[in-house]
Amino acid sequence: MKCVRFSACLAVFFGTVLTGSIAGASGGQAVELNIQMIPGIWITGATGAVSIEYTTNRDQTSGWTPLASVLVTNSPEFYIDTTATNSSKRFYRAVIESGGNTNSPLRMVWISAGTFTMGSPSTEVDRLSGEGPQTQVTISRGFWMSKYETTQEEYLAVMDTNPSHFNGDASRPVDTVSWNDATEFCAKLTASELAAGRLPSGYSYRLPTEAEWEYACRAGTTTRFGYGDDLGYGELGQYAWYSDNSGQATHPVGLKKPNARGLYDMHGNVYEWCLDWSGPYPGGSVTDPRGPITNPYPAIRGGCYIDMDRYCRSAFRGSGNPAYGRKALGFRPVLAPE
Ligand SMILES: [Ca+2]
Repeated sequence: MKCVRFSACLAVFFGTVLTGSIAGASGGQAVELNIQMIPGIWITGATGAVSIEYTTNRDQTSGWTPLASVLVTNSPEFYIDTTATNSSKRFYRAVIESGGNTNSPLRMVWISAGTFTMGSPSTEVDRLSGEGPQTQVTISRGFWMSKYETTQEEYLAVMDTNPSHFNGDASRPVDTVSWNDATEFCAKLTASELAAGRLPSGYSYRLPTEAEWEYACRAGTTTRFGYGDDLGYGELGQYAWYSDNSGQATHPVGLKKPNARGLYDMHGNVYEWCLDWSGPYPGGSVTDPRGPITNPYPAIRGGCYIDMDRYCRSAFRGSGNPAYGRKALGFRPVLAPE
């Protein structure tokens, strides 16, 4: 590990309001200072994947607690600690990720709350009817999402088994997992991370809702893909493993370009299970939607290695029997407030 910024690890006294008086320039009139410091750290001198850690005791060198993984695109960049409480006093450091521990919450990126348009417009090329009506969706609370599809290595560490058809390289996404398997993985990971003291208070691992998945995939775009419209599908191969370039197999996660949020393989490689059941969009405006329970199957998203280009679009939807895992089906968890 290489510490990007350690020596000046910012001491933060979150919630501490410093109130005092100073003499004014004239007349000696008292002027009140009211300062609220924001918990977090300036990350300087590095771009790329960086782990943010904190401690409450600077003298205890082994007492650093992982907070989050962030993709630093500009330097300097300020990371805000959203988990700090009013009474806590934290010191922060930023560490370049080694990538060694794949079963780590550090492999997640923060997805801020916001509003987006779910579904595709009727004018979108190669659109399917189930992608509408377009619906304004507000995601009211931010969450962490795994940068990568869950790998076979990660799955094996938590579940003590690897059901994948494409085995032999544990950095490939796990496949042939049912929705039931994926939700059990999330529950077990939550329990183990809780026991290790690495979970932010009130957070747990789970699958993303279909709305959260599309929100994360679009990364602020309204185009067919998270990187643009790509009407001729000429750029898709830079971002996705799909029928034209996959060799009819999955590939290790993270080899293609990420989207603007730092998420890899949102288009292609394996399909990804969502938490909720697939159903018609309501139209209008909704907040934190969950699919209906009238449809028998949960949603799956993103297209996969054997899919044609058009089925890798951000708005494309599928669903699958929750008890049945296929070799094109995987998942990626989110770490979200309960
Ligand atoms: Ca995928």
